[in-house]
Amino acid sequence: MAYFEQIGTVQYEGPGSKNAFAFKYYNPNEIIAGKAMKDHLRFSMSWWHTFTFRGTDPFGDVTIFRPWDEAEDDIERAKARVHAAFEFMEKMQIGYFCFHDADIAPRQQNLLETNRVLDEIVSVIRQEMDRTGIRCLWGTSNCFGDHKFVHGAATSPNASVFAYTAAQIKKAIEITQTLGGENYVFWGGREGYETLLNTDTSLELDNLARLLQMAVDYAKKIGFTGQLLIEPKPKEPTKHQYDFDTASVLSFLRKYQLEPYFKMNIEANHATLAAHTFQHELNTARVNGVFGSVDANTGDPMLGWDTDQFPTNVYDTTLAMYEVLLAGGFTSGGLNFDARVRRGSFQEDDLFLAYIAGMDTFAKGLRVASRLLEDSVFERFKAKRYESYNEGIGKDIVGGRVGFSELEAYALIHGVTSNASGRQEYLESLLNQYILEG
Ligand code: XLS
Ligand code: NI
Ligand code: NI
Repeated sequence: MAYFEQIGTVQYEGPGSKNAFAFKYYNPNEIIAGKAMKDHLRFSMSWWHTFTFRGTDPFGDVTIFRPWDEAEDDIERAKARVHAAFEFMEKMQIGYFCFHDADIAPRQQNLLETNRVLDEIVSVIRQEMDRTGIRCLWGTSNCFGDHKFVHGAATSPNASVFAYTAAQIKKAIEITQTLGGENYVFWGGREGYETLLNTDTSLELDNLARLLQMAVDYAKKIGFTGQLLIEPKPKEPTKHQYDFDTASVLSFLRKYQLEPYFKMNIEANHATLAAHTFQHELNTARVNGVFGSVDANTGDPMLGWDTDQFPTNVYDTTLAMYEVLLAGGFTSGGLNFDARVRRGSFQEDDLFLAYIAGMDTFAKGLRVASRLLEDSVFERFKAKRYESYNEGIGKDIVGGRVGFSELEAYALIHGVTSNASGRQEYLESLLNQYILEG
């Protein structure tokens, strides 16, 4: 059964096209900087936002009624979603998907039954993957939705919840392996706190590290070779999430000697919520050698929560792709649209229009970023800005050959040479020129 009969495969028609159901900038096989666009961008569909989100918000009910949700039986519904999802990805030319255990199969009475149903759905997904060649970018576990996670999962004060979390993640890693997942993501759902009046942060953080170490050990034991990723987020659902931003996750990983096993999954709007830019988070991950993957979405600058909108700001995607290219591009990671249509965009074809908007915005960003790098626009400026470290006393500083006494002797004799302008406005106008001219 086809769910999107009216819509054919979305093709590249170029910037002049007026066809809403065509790509204007994303041309999957076009080579940019030595690589096909599809291999640079590695677009991925989020199962939860695309196939299970029904438009609810804290003030309102379902606004989205999908044909694949019509079956009475929840297992049949889960299977219908698999077929709809693969038809959608094929028509969108999307090569990857990401999922939580709870998105693909409905939770049952107990763990054993839930796992049995998961296996049943996973085998349907596996068949569709074999038929289409579409792959799994990452899997993860929803350890935040169910009421048992009210006080957290690995950071719950209740040890039996810790145990259940471990069991649930064990299964989620197994099914991710069965689906050939290239990464496994840990987003700290309710790992955080509401008030310090009832919270032992020291034990909670130790326990979070214990759970991650167990995951590392288990992945190794079963031969899961996917990259483990942590997705930072500063707040929501808890007031203070432990995995606040890349820098705090790094200091946590370093404290518990876990750094070698994890990289970052950077989400654009989580960066904004932490009062950082998307580019800042990507840059912090890159310079610390932990750049992994990206959750591509955007927030609303007026709203202080995770609105998960499709990205349409070319400045943001240009600067993001600039960092991705500087990091050497994606290896196991990709651009996962952790984004959902607005609850008012409830038609099925809105899903296509939303993904086209997001994919074209990143494709355009890639095009601009690769030209900026090709022309060394900022790189040349930066090289010149720091050139005092290439010779003389600067070279001795970075070479570790001088200490306070030598530097005092130098300062007494030479004083300080004049500073050069940072030229910020000029650089911003150059960026505009590159974005607007082609
Ligand atoms: C929530 C997160 C979540 C993760 C996967 O804000 O973005 O969707 O990506 O659990
Ligand atoms: Ni996310
Ligand atoms: Ni998010």
